[in-house]
Amino acid sequence: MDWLKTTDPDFERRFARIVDDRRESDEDVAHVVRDIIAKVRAEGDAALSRLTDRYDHHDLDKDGWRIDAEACKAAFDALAPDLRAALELAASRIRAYHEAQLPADRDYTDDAGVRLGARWTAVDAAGLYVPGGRAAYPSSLLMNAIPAKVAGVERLVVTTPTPRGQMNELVLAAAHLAGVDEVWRIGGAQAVAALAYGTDTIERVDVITGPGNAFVAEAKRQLFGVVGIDMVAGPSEILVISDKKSDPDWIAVDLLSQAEHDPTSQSILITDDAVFAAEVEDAVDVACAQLSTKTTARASWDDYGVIIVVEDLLEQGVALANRLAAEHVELAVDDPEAFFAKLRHAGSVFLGRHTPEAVGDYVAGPNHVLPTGRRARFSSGLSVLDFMKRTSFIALDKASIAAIGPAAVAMAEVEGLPAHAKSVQVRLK
Ligand code: HSO
Ligand code: ZN
Repeated sequence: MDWLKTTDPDFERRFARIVDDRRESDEDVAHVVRDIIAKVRAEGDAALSRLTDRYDHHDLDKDGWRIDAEACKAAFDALAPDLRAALELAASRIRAYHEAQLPADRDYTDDAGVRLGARWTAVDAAGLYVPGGRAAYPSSLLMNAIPAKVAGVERLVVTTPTPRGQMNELVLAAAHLAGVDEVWRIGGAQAVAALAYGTDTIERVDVITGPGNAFVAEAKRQLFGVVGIDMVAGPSEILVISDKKSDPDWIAVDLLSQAEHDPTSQSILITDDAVFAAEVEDAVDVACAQLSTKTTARASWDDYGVIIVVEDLLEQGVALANRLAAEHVELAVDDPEAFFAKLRHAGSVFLGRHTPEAVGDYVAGPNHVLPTGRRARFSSGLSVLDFMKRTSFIALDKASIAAIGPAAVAMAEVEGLPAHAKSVQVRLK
């Protein structure tokens, strides 16, 4: 854990190092992924069978390619009633939030008499990668699948590795609840390649979203442009801005809530009180020791945790937060609105002492797929727009082409494109 004070002479140098730290795996996976993509593209199903056998010890042809809708429904029906109610509450709140996000079409006629506008339509098919094992969260399935369905995506496909045949029943239940149309038992870069290019068995999709390991992330990076890709997500982050009036135990578990995701997750506390900061540090140690996730949380906090003591929480604290552009920012202060007004770069903001980040992970409604690694400077969380595209349109008549056409002719002439000029001119006569 790093402890910084803005009054330290080397504060700026140390803070800049935290801002620039990439926290990304240095594993060189790019060439392996390039090879896998080429194989799936060239050989289709045969490559998928071979790679799934090799990496997941699952024989697609013998043990099955798909998990059918009945199996997903059965998993849903088998849920304990309180868990089922929790998933239903989450799904309905996520749905309502994303329905409100649907963009409006535009259609108007301007002063020159030109009719202009834009129409939003959903992509035909979307693919959602769901990791196998520990990081397969039903909440993430809901967060990816529901916006796609709300956007109007007809065909929503899940791919998930089922190592040695193992399936995650909770993910299947969530797939049923979210209305997923197909579930394929493939994973890794080969699954992303299959979604992007299609094979005889798996029809290609138009957009791929969802979290995954380094190979999946690299495959998404390499296939960006062949298909739509939402973002390449990095390890989770939380930044808590707190005054000394917060309960140190509350803040400690908030910091640990993201630290427990991954050893390279990052939790940062900014406060204006050194005594409070020390109390939080002690509380983190106590709370961490009690977690079943303590090995991961401890590693994350030891290697990437930061406590920053500032002199002025509102001005200085928020200025630092803007430079960090964290995925999640909690404002545990009396007047969160004053802080929120100045905070410009953050994936999602949690206002007030009674708003822990974890409610946003599950049931609040906004998406929990958010920009990490300082990408909140220029990008946003997953939304219905990631599954939609905008088509602009133009309609002229005799009078309006006469109004704006001559300028187009002039521009076409200087660009040396005479057919452009002519196609306007013939309509001006
Ligand atoms: N906090 C994670 C999402 C998640 N949390 C899923 C729990 N389950 C994204 O940063
Ligand atoms: Zn989380």
